[in-house]
Amino acid sequence: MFAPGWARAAGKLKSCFLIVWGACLLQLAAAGAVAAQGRVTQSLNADWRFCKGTAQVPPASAEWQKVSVPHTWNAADVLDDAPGYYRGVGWYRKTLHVPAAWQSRSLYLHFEGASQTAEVYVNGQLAGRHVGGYTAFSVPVGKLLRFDGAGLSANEVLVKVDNSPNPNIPPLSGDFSFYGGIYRDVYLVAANDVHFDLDNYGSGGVFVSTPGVSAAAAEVAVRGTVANDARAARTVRVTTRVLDRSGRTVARQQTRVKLAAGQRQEFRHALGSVPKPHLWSPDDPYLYRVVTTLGDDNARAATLDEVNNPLGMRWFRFDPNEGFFLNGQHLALAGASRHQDFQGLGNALPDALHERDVLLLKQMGGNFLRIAHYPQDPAVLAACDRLGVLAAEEIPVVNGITDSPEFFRTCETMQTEMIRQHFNHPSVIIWAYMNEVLLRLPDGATRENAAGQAYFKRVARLAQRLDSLTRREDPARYTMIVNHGAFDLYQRAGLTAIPMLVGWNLYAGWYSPKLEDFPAFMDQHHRELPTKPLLITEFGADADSRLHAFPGQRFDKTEEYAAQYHQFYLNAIRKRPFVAGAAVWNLVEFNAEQRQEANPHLNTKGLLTADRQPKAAYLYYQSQLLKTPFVRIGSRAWNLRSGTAAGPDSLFCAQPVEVYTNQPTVRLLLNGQELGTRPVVAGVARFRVPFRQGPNQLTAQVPGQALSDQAEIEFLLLPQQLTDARLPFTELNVSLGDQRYFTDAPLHQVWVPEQEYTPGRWGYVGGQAYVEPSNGRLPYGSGRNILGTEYDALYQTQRVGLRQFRLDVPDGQYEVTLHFAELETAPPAEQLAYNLDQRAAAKAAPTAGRSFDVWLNGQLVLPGLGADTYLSPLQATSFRLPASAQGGKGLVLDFKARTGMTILNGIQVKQQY
Ligand code: GCB
Ligand code: CA
Repeated sequence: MFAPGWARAAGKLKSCFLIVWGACLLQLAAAGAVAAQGRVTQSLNADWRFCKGTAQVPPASAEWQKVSVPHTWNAADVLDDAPGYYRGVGWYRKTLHVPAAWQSRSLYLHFEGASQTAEVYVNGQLAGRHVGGYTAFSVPVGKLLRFDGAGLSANEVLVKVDNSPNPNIPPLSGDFSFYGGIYRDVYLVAANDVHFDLDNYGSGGVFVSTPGVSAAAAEVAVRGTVANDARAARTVRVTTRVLDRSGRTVARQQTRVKLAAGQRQEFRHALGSVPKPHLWSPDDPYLYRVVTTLGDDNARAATLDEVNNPLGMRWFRFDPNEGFFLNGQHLALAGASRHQDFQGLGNALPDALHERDVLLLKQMGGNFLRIAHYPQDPAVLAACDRLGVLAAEEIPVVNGITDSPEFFRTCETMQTEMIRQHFNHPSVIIWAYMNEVLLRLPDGATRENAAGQAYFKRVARLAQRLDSLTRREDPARYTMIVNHGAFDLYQRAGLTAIPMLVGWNLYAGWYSPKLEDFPAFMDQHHRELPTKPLLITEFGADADSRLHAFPGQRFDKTEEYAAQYHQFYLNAIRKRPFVAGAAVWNLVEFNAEQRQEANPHLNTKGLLTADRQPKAAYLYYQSQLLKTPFVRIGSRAWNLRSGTAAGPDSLFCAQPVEVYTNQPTVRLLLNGQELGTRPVVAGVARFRVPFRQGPNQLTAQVPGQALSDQAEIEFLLLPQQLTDARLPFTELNVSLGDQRYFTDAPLHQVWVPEQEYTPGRWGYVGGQAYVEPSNGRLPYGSGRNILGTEYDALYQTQRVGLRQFRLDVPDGQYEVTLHFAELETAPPAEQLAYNLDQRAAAKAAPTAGRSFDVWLNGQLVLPGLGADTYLSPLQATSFRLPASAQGGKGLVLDFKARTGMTILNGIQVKQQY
């Protein structure tokens, strides 16, 4: 009755509703209003109405705004200066138009994700509820839909979504933002009244596994449930076919299932054996397709329902001494974690952006994705299958737990949803369920006291329940708990014994001082837990790609330190074959609303920036993980630089440049002139490059090979003597109290580190760099969000107690801009984070009581700067002052304290004429 391709097309449609819907009408016309047809799935992303609202009543119509999903209401407020973001109720509504023919069908709304609780109403009546922001759910709506007459009937769907903090729903806290909204795709599913299970934890209702795979043969098992929503008994044929990539059926099984009215019935297919299966691996991610169909036993040709699933033929194991093995071969798992947000979009991403991240991981040479800290869009898993990236996925039990039966139940439901929804993705090898759960002990609990012991017991009990559940649900995958670096604590709580694998998040050389503690930790695990395979599930260092220093220092947020950190870590991991896998934290920078530091609201540990530009460390991993010959100039993206000429007579500034390669030597050329050939040590060739004013073309070549990389770097060379006629002075931007360069690409400006004044040159006289008193990690400056600026890093550093800033510029007309931010009077971070009225908080804080005057060339230009006048705590403030240099005296700024100490955060001097 139907063209054989029809059911397949219907099963595939997902994103191209219009086309298939058109096809469906055509089919109906051709068949002349008929009997059975396959499942129809329509995406419902377009044309929603949204408004934030009170908890109970949907707001009046005027307040609704037009949106499409994916949608979040937090895309903007996680980025602004006001602490916190909207965590409350949001309403969505949409009109469905359903044909009369669907009255006899089983109809479901499928949400890939709504954060974090959802209530779905159809025509004013509650159709279903869901708890948890990161898993999908399906809501049966058939009984609530209205069918008026023979045409299409309009029905209203209303969804109340709520991302309020809820102690019974993980995550309770975390270093990421808990966006609210319907932020993934929504579908309407119209299935035949006899169909594969649509009431199984948001899953597809059919589960594919490979109980036995070897190079010689593979067994495939398929199980599922058929539901008969009809009022009559039915007998159906369930057929499973395994198709190879060319469409050839390599295995097939059919069973007959008898269903009474309203009955549900399980089926199991064991398809053995496929000889010489084409194995799935990162190098060759070959996918078979498993097509499971429901046929009417009486009408031979009619397909009632069809489900398609990917199938990868592979087997794997973890070994505590030798690491990971895929298809019998050792494979060092290397990759990164990934959050699901994107610059400016919050977490509401189109599938293409999810897929692109997996591709960026693959292009880095990564073969492992830790999907953290929560289940992600099905597009992520599908990309892993297709590109050959092995995956670990986890539920968001982060930092701590709540001791309530409801919290435990929610965790178990989430774990079940995650496993069932993503069960059929061959890329998944690990199901995890806890991250650093002993990071914050509850109030009153310590490592030693009774409250602490009781908490450890509760956490272990939850872990045991989730672990057992996972092994029951999916005996073929490994279970994992991820811990922070407090080895003894997790040992004592029993959390290293419960899972099959232990993951450690280690930040030695970042949050703690010594890089060397990292290898020592891995060795400790191997020694003390000799039977437990381990993964390094996190390691990373923040880097704001605007910031650079020679050398970088721990916590200075420069790309140089991050690159050095990653080089150290990768080498230490590689020396230890017992480490099964390692995942960098993080593939991409992600939003963490509460974070302050150089780039507030952003965790900058990404190897890629929030808009997916590679940092030096990403290139380093490429050089080490890709198997194809590779060479890249590490800092190639830093293409606007500055620095002072090497000597009074020289017209260049020498700066270090690293080249990353998997080849033995590298030759570097500057504007076609050879700078030398250097040996490669642990993937790095190191050069000093004498940059000249203007464009500098760097070429890295691998001798004897047609392999090279080129970078165009514009250098703004500063003269040593400001009156040097060969390098006429134009402008100078200095970050005081700072040892870093800051490139402002949009404004085509580079800020250089401070220096002390010497005659003929420029610099400060007196004072010292500001160091935040209670922050042991920052080498200098403050870690606080500076209000009213995108240039936090510049305002976070300052010189305190300076007497002068002098520039021996040639005579002429100038513009001087002075930048200030009061750092010392700041209220503590916690206080600020929870105080919605920042200005009140700032005013109430004790002040440094400073007051000082600034004189420019002997004139008092800024009298009485201080908390009582222009300097509010943590607020960026600047003053632009015209100035003329005459009689060879240059520009002299005097800073004179009335009370307390003088300060200066930044200075810009620009020659006008
Ligand atoms: C961690 C957490 C992760 C954070 C990371 C960091 O240990 O698991 O969520 O983002 O550290 O950057 O501090
Ligand atoms: Ca999606």
